[in-house]
Formats: sequence, C-alpha cells, structure tokens
Amino acid sequence: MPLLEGSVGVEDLVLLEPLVEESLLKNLQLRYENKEIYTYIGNVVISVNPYQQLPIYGPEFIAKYQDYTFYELKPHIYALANVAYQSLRDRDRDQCILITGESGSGKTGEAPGWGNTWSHLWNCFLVSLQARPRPDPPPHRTSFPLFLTPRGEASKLVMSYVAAVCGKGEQVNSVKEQLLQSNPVLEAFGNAKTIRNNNSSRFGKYMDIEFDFKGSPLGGVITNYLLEKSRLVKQLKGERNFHIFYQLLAGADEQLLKALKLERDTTGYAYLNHEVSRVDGMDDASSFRAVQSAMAVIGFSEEEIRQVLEVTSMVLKLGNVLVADEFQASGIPASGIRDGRGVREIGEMVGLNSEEVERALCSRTMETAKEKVVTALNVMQAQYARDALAKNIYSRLFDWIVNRINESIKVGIGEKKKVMGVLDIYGFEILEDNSFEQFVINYCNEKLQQVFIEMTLKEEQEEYKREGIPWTKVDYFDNGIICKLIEHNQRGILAMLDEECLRPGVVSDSTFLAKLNQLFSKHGHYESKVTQNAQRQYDHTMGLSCFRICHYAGKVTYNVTSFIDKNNDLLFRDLLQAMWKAQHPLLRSLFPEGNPKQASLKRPPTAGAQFKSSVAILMKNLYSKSPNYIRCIKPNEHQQRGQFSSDLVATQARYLGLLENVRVRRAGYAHRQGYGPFLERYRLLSRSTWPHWNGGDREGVEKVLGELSMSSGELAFGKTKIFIRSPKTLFYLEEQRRLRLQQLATLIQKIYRGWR
Ligand code: AOV
Ligand code: MG
Repeated sequence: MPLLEGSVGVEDLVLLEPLVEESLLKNLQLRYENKEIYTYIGNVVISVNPYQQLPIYGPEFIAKYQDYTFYELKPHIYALANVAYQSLRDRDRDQCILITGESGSGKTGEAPGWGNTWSHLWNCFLVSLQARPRPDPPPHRTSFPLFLTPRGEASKLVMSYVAAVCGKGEQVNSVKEQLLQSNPVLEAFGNAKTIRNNNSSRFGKYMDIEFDFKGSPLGGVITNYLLEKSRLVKQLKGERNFHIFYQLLAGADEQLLKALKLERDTTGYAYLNHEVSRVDGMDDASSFRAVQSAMAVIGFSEEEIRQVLEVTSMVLKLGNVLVADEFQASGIPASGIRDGRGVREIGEMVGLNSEEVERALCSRTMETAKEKVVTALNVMQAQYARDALAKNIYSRLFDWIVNRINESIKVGIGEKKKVMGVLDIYGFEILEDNSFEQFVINYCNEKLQQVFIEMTLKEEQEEYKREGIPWTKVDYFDNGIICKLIEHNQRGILAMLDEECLRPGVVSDSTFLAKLNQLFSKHGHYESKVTQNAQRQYDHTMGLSCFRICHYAGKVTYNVTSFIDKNNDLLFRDLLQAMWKAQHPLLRSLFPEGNPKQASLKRPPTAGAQFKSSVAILMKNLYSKSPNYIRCIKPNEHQQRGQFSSDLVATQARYLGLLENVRVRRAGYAHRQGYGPFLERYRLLSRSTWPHWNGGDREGVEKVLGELSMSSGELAFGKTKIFIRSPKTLFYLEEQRRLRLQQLATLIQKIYRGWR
C-alpha cells in the first residue's frame, strides 16, 4: 500500500511485506515502470537509472522539497540533500553523501541536457544556498485537511533571504562556479566510453565541499582514487581512450594542432582505438572548448593550459614511437627506435634530448655500489618500458590536474568550516576476467560495506540514545573477516603481495599464488584450485592461476597474472631521470624522483600499499561525518529507457546489501517521525486533536495514538520523535487516515453543494 497519495508500490522498503528478494524487486520494477525511480530504505535513497529525462528536477522541485519533511513527499534525492544540508547548517554536523552502484547506474556522468545523481545533488545544494532562509518556516497550523493546506509563505521568506545574501554574492558565485567547473575538466581526463557506459568515470572521486557558518560555500578539496591507467595503452573492443584525446584532436584549431605537432585524424594514433572514435550524443569538439574555458574559470593560466595539452599530446605521440629489433655489434638482439621522427618531435616539444630518450627507452642501467652496468632491452621489454612511461606520465598529469584544481578551490587555513563530503566511487565489479584492478576496487567496496553496516547501526544506536529509548542489539553479517583477509598488515593478501614484490630472487605471480594457497588453505573466504583439490572439490571454472574470494557481495575469481607487475608499478630509473631532465616545467615537475640528488634508494610504496592507505584515510574521514546514502541501480545492460531486467537488478540488490539494510532498519523501530510532522499527518484521526489542537505536539500524538488503543510494545516515545516498531502499525495508521480523508472530502463536498 502506498504511503502517499498517487504513488506506486511502497515508497519505503521498510514497509515491504513479505520481506523477500522477490517482492523487493517487484516493488522496484513497479515503481520504475511508473517512472518512480527513487525508493527509500529509511533515510537511504535507492535510485534506478531512468535513462530518460524526467520532469522531477529543477528549482521548483528543490523549493518544494525544502518545504516539507523527509516523508511528506515522494522519495527524491532532493529530500536527502535537503536533510544533509540542513543538519550541516543548523545542527553543525559534518555530512557525507555516499553514492555507490555499478557502472552506468547513474552516479555521475553528464549526458547533454540530462541529469544524474551528482549533478542533481549539486543543483540542489546550489539552489538551496540561494533560496533558503534560516530559520525554517514555522509548521503550519490550520484546520484544513492536509491536502487543502495552503503553503504560500516560503516565497516571501525566499525574497528576503536572497536580498540578504546579495551583499557578498559575487565571491560566493565564483566559488560555486569553480566547484562546478571542476567536473568537465576531471571528466575529460578521467572519463571514457566503455561498453557499459558512454561516459564512464575511470577513477574514484571524493570531494569535500566546505561551507561557512551561515552555510555559504567557501571551497573544497578533491581526492581521486586509482585512475584506470591501463586504458591509456589499450582499450577493449567498442571502448575508447580517455575523452581528452578525441576532444583535443576534434576541437583544437589548426594553429594549436600544429604547435602540438598533431594530426586531426584519430586513426593515426596507435593508442586510440580506431574502431570507435565518436560516441553518439557526444560532441568532442565543443567539449574541448568547454574544457578549455572550464580550466580558465578554475584559474589555470594560459601557460598552464598549454603545458597540460603539450604533455597530453606527448603521451599520444609516445604510442607511435615504434620499437624495432636491432642487433648489437655483439650480435645479441636488442631494441632500437625505428623511425626517429616521433621521438624528435616529442623532444622538441618538451625540451628533451631525443637520443637520451631513445637510450632510456631501449636500455636499462643497473647501479651497484661500485659500478654502473648498462644492458640493452629486447623489443618486448622496450615496448613495455614505452607503455609504462606513457601510463606514468598520464596518471601523474591527472594527479597534477586534481592538485591544481584543489589549489584554486582550497579554503584558507584557520577558517572554521562545515564540511559536506560527496563520494562517487566505482561499485563492486565481477567481470569475466578479474585482475588486480578489480581486486582493489572490490576491497574498497568491502570497506565501504563495513562503513555502511557500522554507521547505519551506529546511527540507529545513537538516535535511540539521543531519544532515550533502550537499544536492542541487531545481528548482522560482519564482513570484517574479509577485510582482514585482504588488508591485515602482516598476513593479508596485500601484505603478501608486497612481500613478494620486495623479495630478492626470482619472484613471479605463481610464487605469490603459492604463498596465498599455503597461508589461507583453511580460510573460510578463500579458495583456489589447490585448496579445492585438498578438499576434494572439483570445480572446472577455477583456473590454475586463480584465487577466489567470497566477498560479502558474492564470489569473485581473480587471475593473478600481472599482479606483481601492477603492484610494483615501477618505472625504470633511466626513464625517471630522462623525464626530469626535460626543459618543460610541467613534465619535469611530474618526476621529482628523477632528480639524482633527491633519488633515494628507498623504493616508492607499491600500488596496493598506496591504495590501502588512501582507503584508510577515506574511511577515517567518513567515520567522522554523518552518512547519507544513495544506492544507484542500473536497470538494463543496453542504456535503454523503460527496460527493467530483474536478474540484473537482483544481482545489484545483493551487492548493495539492500535486504540486509531493510532488516537492520526493521530490527528496532521500523518508522520514526518528529512529533510535529506526525501529529500534522494523523491528528485528523482523533476528536481531541481535530479540527483544533492547542496543546503540545507530543501530547497531541499521545492523544491520537491513545484513542486508537495501540499495544504499548508497538510504540516508544522519544524526546523529539515517536517510534513505531512494526510496519503493520504504520499501515494501519495510513489506512485509517485514508478512510478519514475520504469522509472529510465527502463532507466538504456536501457543504459546498449546500452553499450553492
Ligand atoms: P555511473 O557514474 O554510475 O557509471 P552515469 O552517472 O555516468 O553512471 O550514468 C550513465 C548515464 O545514465 C548518464 O550518462 C545519463 O545518460 C543517464 N542517467 C543517469 N542518471 C540519470 C537521471 N537521473 N536522469 C536521466 N538520465 C540519467 V561509472 O562512472 O561507468 O561507474 O565508472
Ligand atoms: Mg561515473
């Protein structure tokens, strides 16, 4: 039964009966088919990507959601944004909004004219800032039934508020503009067309937006996670490299192209997939102009923009540097550069000696305490070195861009600020072939699940404590054991991998796997061919070079091939030093460790170790804030409107732990509401409170519920809220209310006819 008039299915899954996967899916589907893409689990918003523009966004809707409390209107991310923003501003509690879901579910990407979760949130915050007075308007006290209640005062308050903030509007606007413009820049360099999503974010993003005590934005800090740099040198069929390359080639004028020594035709570049150079609905040329102007708005100087483009085009040209077989005087096969022009052009653009680049690409210097030995690389090794260099330059450039944006939007030290963190990060991934990238991504999701469970429970517990209601412990699956399997400092999979990477002697992916097999032979969440055989299980799907982890969201089989290499993420010192010698200030600054004076013998942290520590920092950050969740779901694999594939949604519902979430939410009190709004909604059920009530809210609620003779275990009266244990009680109240409204409507009609 719907909670609100005119809505479909249940709007809060807490009210679902029976609580099983099938009914959960049915409910989401029914709502989706009726263009109701948002559904709650308590204060968590589930969002199903509509793949079409719905008329439910914009200033009018934002204003509407500001006028009502959470449960009074249909579920919407505006409601969530509003609650988060208000508690930030009025209750001084730092907030974080966690947007999760798989690729293409609607977390970020920006399609022309359409919205998505991130951009709607943004708009909501920005409009909130302009349109919202404090304090909130007083609750309405009229003797009309709710559906006839006039709600006009807000607009007057809006006018006075806008006038009040106008004084320092210019500065606020420029901060907002800079924060907004960071999106197209990050997307150009960090997004790409994939099979699943034409505008897929290939990096994780966490952004702290900082506000002053009045709730005006001051600035922010962006943190990026693990750019998928393997894409730079190779893309799957049907996918593209990062947008910026196509944008640059399509959008740069002739003069710029010439300066960058580029050709317009994408087919000339080995790093660009030639099969797809254009994406439906995407205009690379105009995006390029948008990126350039966004960079200018953020505060990049013309010189900086030029340097960024030079490094970008250098990467593109590196891909065309052909490495070929050559024979040394000794007759040993070695590598050499086939056509020196590319290297020369790169050299000229970034001020490098092309012979030195060639030497760095085709040979390797080993230094011991006593001597230096130079060995020639074979063709495979030299190609590997070239690709490693390109990936390294690009990912360092991306980090540099993020830092540069941060420099522009950072808030002065010492200013007291309130923080709203927004996390948009890749969801759980199970691909056909899972590698190191999936392993770390899934580790991150495992940690986020831990935060989710702990914080949901913690929030519940804290709310009960605040409200003075006894707390009963809830049983739930604690995925701590899986996190530990991966991250334990000495005995975790990441530690084992590091140990293997650092161990002298012959190391390989298979020695790493052998170690895992030995250590985790009895671990309940670890499997491999070896552990299976030991237990006489014969699973043909498990390859010899694989291990499997039973994640909270399901089992994932990882292939260890190239784990060592990806974790090492090393660039030969020759290349580091060659890059540092560039005259190009930006390129040079990307390789500080190439400076022989600064070069230390200590090796840089591995990719796994770096990721683990950045996840730890993120977790600490999230734990210090009040969480708000948006769980995004992709309804079909074809980026099509109107299609709802139950199987696909079922898998995601499991990954997101939706049923678990409902269970936790229902374990205590399924529903809670402030006395004021609750009384407003149900006072028409009691003769004492209807049509007039002059007493306090809590007494009013006691009167209403007292008259309905509810069983005492069903209700708990908190300090500011009423708690209702089972959804059935709420159903009952709703049903009573509906009947009463019908009665009243008939009555009003009669009176009206009488007047005529
Ligand atoms: P993602 O961020 O979750 O994937 P996107 O936010 O890029 O997914 O969404 C994919 C596409 O779905 C967008 O480009 C829009 O066309 C459409 N879309 C998403 N949300 C809405 C909405 N509320 N209304 C209308 N259309 C929408 V990834 O970044 O691949 O994990 O790495
Ligand atoms: Mg995205």
